[in-house]
Amino acid sequence: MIIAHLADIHIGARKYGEEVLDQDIKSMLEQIFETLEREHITTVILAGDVFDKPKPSHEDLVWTVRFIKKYTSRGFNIIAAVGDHDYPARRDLTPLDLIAASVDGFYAPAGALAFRSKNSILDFKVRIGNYTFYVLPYIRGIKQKREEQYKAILSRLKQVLDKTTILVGHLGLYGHTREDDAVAYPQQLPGSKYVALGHIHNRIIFEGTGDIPPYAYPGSLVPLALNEVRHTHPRGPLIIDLSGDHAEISMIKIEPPREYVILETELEQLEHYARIVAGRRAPGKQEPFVHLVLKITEKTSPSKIRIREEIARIREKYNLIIRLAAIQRTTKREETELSSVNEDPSSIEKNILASLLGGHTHLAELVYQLKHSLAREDEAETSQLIATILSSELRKEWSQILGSESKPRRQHSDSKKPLREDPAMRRKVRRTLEGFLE
Ligand SMILES: [Mn+2]
Repeated sequence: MIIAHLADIHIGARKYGEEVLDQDIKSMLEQIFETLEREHITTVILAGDVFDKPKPSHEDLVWTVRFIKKYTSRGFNIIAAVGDHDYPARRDLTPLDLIAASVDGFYAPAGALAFRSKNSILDFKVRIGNYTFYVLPYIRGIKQKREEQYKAILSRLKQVLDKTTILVGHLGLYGHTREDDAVAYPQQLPGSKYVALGHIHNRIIFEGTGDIPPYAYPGSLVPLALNEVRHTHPRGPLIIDLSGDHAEISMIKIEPPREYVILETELEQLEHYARIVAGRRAPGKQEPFVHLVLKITEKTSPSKIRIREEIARIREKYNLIIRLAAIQRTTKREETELSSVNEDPSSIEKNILASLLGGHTHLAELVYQLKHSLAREDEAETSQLIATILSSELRKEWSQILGSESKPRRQHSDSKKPLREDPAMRRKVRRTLEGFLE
């Protein structure tokens, strides 16, 4: 049996509000599935972040349902995992549940729908051919808790999974992503024939050793942000041949419809480079997508209007899509990351919270989690978060935020006491929190 593995598709992604990115994703999907059908590869794993948002537009949903039905009606089996982007903020089903409930041949065994009716991790599975695909539910929440939950799930699976099983999940592994984004070690992966992962947008392929099964991240289909332009891996599906003793991982390369480039330049030089990019355009390719990092020195500090007009002029003249990703102030050596405004919406919210909370990013993260666990009506997580927020470790942060340590004072005897045992302080914290949780 040969299967295809995709992840981090992000249907509906419109970075900088740019429609073409979503069009590119859809055109890549069309090319990929046409190719898979030609190659008679009809089992496809989508390892999370099928959609860019948990509530895709109806238009994107209709497009996706039509697309999936087109292929399932021709005998495809599609297995999807929920990713952080597919995961609803409030208690709700995921768009993948909706498709799984309405399209035969599309499976989301660990969607929220299944979550409510099944009670064991061993139930989140689907059997296709001679293989059983176990799909890990996406776990959200505070990092430490997530790690514990993944640890428990993976060690439970380790006892039962074997070479007739494929594990599917959307999570970051240590060694492949930032420390704060990782929740498990490769050594914790159960001994399945192949582990189909998603979450990391770069391509990572691990062939497997005695202790660790083969695993891979296919990477995103097109660069979804400036930093992903630097990922130069081939785009398209990974192809896993399961017929031998070991899973053989190969790939089908699919050409994106356009080139994506980063231009780091001063405004005066933009036209020069834009001409080069436009001249490099390969026949049959659409207009290149330029992420512009504009360098500004104190001497040549153009106004916002001037920048906008110049970009519009060059965009028109050379038939390029140019988007201002960031402004780099080269003399001050400070970067204004405009791009972050367009990044993950949660990071914007966290940054706002952090600035309201006197720059205490750890606390901001906790308050952010609290807000969302309240919205989900997750009582267990909410009370755990409140306990952490009111613990003695965060006393100093709260004192600074509430201004009670604005002037130096002698060491208070109960400074080691958790905040929840300090009624006056607790009331103040509560009032402050209520402001954020609106
Ligand atoms: Mn993703």
